[in-house]
This record gives sequence, structure tokens and C-alpha cells, in this order.
Amino acid sequence: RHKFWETQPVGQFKDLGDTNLPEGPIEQPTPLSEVKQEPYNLPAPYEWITCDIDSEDMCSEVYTLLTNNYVEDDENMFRFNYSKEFLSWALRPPGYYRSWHIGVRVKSSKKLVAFITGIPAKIRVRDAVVVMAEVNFLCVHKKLRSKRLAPVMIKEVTRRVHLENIWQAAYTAGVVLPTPITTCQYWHRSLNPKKLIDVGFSRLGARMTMSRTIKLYKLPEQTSTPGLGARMTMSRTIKLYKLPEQTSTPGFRKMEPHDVPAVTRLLRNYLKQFVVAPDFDENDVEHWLLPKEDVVDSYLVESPETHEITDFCSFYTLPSSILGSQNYSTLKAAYSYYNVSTKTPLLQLMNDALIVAKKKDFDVFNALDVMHNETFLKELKFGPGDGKLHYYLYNYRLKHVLRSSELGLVLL
Ligand code: NHW
Ligand code: EN5
Repeated sequence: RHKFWETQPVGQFKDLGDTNLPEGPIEQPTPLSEVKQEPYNLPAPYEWITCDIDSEDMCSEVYTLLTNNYVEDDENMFRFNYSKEFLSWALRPPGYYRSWHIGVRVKSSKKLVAFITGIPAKIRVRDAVVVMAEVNFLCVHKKLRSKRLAPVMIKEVTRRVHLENIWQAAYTAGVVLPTPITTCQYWHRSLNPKKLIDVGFSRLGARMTMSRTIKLYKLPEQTSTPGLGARMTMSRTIKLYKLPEQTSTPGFRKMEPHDVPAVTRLLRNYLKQFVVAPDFDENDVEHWLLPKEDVVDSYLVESPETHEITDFCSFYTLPSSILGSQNYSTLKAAYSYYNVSTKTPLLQLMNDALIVAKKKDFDVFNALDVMHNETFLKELKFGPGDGKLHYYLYNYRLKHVLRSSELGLVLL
């Protein structure tokens, strides 16, 4: 069934029930001198390149390959359209290795036809913090599919990760491979239902009209408005309580650079409860969570009394190309990232996130059922999508499949 994956140090389907196998690394590291020094062989027309993602031109080439050939939904109606700014951010976290940004091009024409990346990350599995590679953006040009290029790309990234003395990896995929540590459901919250229906992202529900649908998903312009007083209209109330930055929860504001230490403490403490989660330090939080326009948005609650940072929410920007619409070419989607609630109920915090996303003109807010997300999804009118996301570890075995709520990791 899986001619390639059967040869790799990953959990195998046949071992799924076997609790005698120990938890932890499947293979021991070999001495670095024993790691293959030369790249794997590619079919003759192709050659390896290390992509200098800092270079504007290279970043554009990668962007073009992914825009035309990366992940689509099962009906090929939408295709992820990561922006250049997003790719540059996603691929250059603290301590990144240039050698892990791997391209394949046609020797004769120099055309980029395949891509795969790794970035370093410290990931905690139960009590063990493990340095891993997070592998992402595996892409083979549509015209070169099913030629077994992907296994060569995966072996080459593995080799280059090994050369840095790193022996584990984490990755996600929409397809089932040997074997998921957990499987998550995508949920979607309509922000612009009319457009979503128009482009086929969602359908009008049974016995629902367009106007009833629009009403169903309507959000207040301002969050958690104090109760409407007698003889007060909504518009008078909004005006009365209008704030410099329109938000709801008292103390809800955008994260700023000086918040990095407090957010790091809040997030580290929160992520402790999950079985698998990143081990973020301040440099990681600065990179991954400080707001970056059209890439990542982060908000927090600073107590108006104590100035303590008590809650946090974030989402990243990942548009999709709409493949067959007369009216629209892109779907603007926000993806829930890391959220922490200690004082503000998570439901209220995420309602504020929805309002902010709506204000920023996103069409849809997406989330996985990881961490505590199940506690707000239904209530905030998210609906389950037709996509699932499977999480994997390379060369690290878990005794049991996790519940998605035991997972504290979100990959881009
Ligand atoms: S998931 C998104 C992956 N990309 C896409 O879906 C884009 C559109 N599709 C394509 O470009 C996020 C191609 O279809 C790809 C496969 C390139 C996906 N992960 O070349 P062949 C990530 O980027 C296996 C892993 O003929 P193809 C995560 C498949 O099961 N394996 O297929 C990436 C089969 O093996 P099997 C995948 O369609 C994680 C073999 O590839 C896969 O032309 C990578 C067929 O190869 C997937 N998404 O190209 C692993 N899709 O054993 C990292 C298919 O079943 C592991 N396959 O025969 C860790 C490495 C680092 C370790 C460090 C210690
Ligand atoms: C690596 N980082 O299938 C990721 N998306 O549900 C790689 N469906 O958008 C792996 N098919 O359900 C990615 N609308 C795997 C996911 C690939 C992309 C994918 C799904 C996730 C998706 C949409 C559109 C479906 C179009 C037809 C979907 C329904 C929304 C509806 C809104 C109202 C409430 C009910 C749900």
C-alpha cells in the first residue's frame, strides 16, 4: 500500500494497537559522519537548488509554483495562495537553515518544478522537549505528479535535517499516511456569507433564504456591547461607547513588541496542558506572534486595573484562489492560530477575534478542533468543513492516537 512510507521510521498501521512498543524515538541517531554527504539522485532532467528565500526573485518563483500547484480542496474549487510575505515569514523563524529550503528545477530551462521546506522547532511531547524539523510546502508541479518525486524530496530534506544533527520531524497533511498522531476537523465561520455562497464555498442551508443567512452570520460592529438601555438604539449605543480602536472586552487590544515577555509566559503556561505542543521562547513568540500586516494578527486582553496580560488570541492570513468563479478570484481566509484564555471566557475572546477579522474584510474564519476550540465552535456558528487535517511525527512513536483537543500545535 505505502511502498515509500513502509520504509520510513514512522508509526506503521500494523503496530497501531501494540502498547508494548515504547514511546519515543523509533531509530537512534547515527554519527554525523555516517549521514550521506551527497544529495539523493533526481531523474536526469532535474537538479537540486537551495532556495535563497531572502531574494525577491527566488521568493517570487516559489510563490508562483505554489500558487499554481499547491493544495486544493477535494473538488478542486479552491487552492491555497500563501503570499510572498507569508512565505518569507513562515520560512525564516529564529535559527532557520537556508539548506532546508529545497527546490528542484529543470536543468535546461531552470524552471522551478518542485519544493519542500523544513524549519527548526522545539516541540514538547509529554515531558520531553525534542528539537524537530517542521516540514511543509511539499509541492510537485501538476505535470510531474505520480512519478515518485515526492519520496526523493522527503529523503533529501531528511538528509539535510540529519546533517544538522536533528532526528525528528512534525508535519501535517490532508491525506492519510502511516500514521496520524491525531486527526483534526476543519471548521468554518462565515463572515461574508453572500460571497461564500456565490463562489461555492458554502451552500444555502435547507429552507434558508439569502437574507436569513446573512442575518444568521451578522456580527456586531463592536464587541460585547454593554446591555442596550431602554430607549437606546443600537446605533446610539455604538456611538456612545465608541473607542479609538473598536473592540469589546475591556482592555482588548493589538499585541505590541513590549508584550512579548508577558505573552510568552501566558502561552508557555497554557500550552503545558497539551500532550504535543511547541516549546516557545521569547524569540519564537516575537517571530510567530507579533502582528505582521496581512500575515499574522494577535490581540490580547490587558486588565484595565492591574495591567496584567490575561488573555490572547491570534490568527494568520491565508487566502485561497477561487478556481472557477466569474465574480471573484480570491477568498480571504483567517485561520485561528494560538488562543489563551485565563480571565475572559474563550467564547467572548473568539467572538472579538471574529469581529476584528470581519472588520479586516476576511470572508471566512477557519479553525481546527485543537486545544479548547471545541468550546466555542458551535456556539459561535462555525460549521464543520469537508476537510480534515492529519498530524504526523517522523521518528517518534506515541503509544496512543491523541484526541484533537490534546494537541497544542498549529502548523501553517
Ligand atoms: S501537506 C501538503 C502537501 N502538498 C500538496 O498536497 C500539494 C499538491 N500536491 C502535490 O504537490 C503539507 C503532490 O501531490 C505531492 C505528492 C508533492 C504532495 N506528505 O511523487 P509521488 C506538507 O507539505 C506520498 C507526505 O508519486 P505526487 C507536509 C504518497 O503516500 N507524503 O506523488 C509534507 C506516496 O508514498 P507511498 C505524501 O502526487 C510532509 C508518495 O508520496 C504526501 O506526485 C512530507 C507518492 O509520491 C504528503 N502530503 O507528489 C513528509 N502526498 O508510501 C515529511 C503523497 O504511499 C517527513 N505522499 O507510496 C519528515 C521529513 C524530515 C525528517 C527529519 C528527521
Ligand atoms: C498544511 N499546512 O479541503 C496543510 N479545505 O474544510 C495541508 N472546505 O475549505 C493540508 N469541496 O467545507 C490541507 N465549506 C488540507 C485541507 C485542504 C483544503 C480543504 C476544506 C476544509 C475547505 C470548504 C470548501 C469546500 C468546497 C468543496 C467547506 C463549507 C463551509 C460551511 C460554512 C457554513 C457552515 C458549514 C460549513
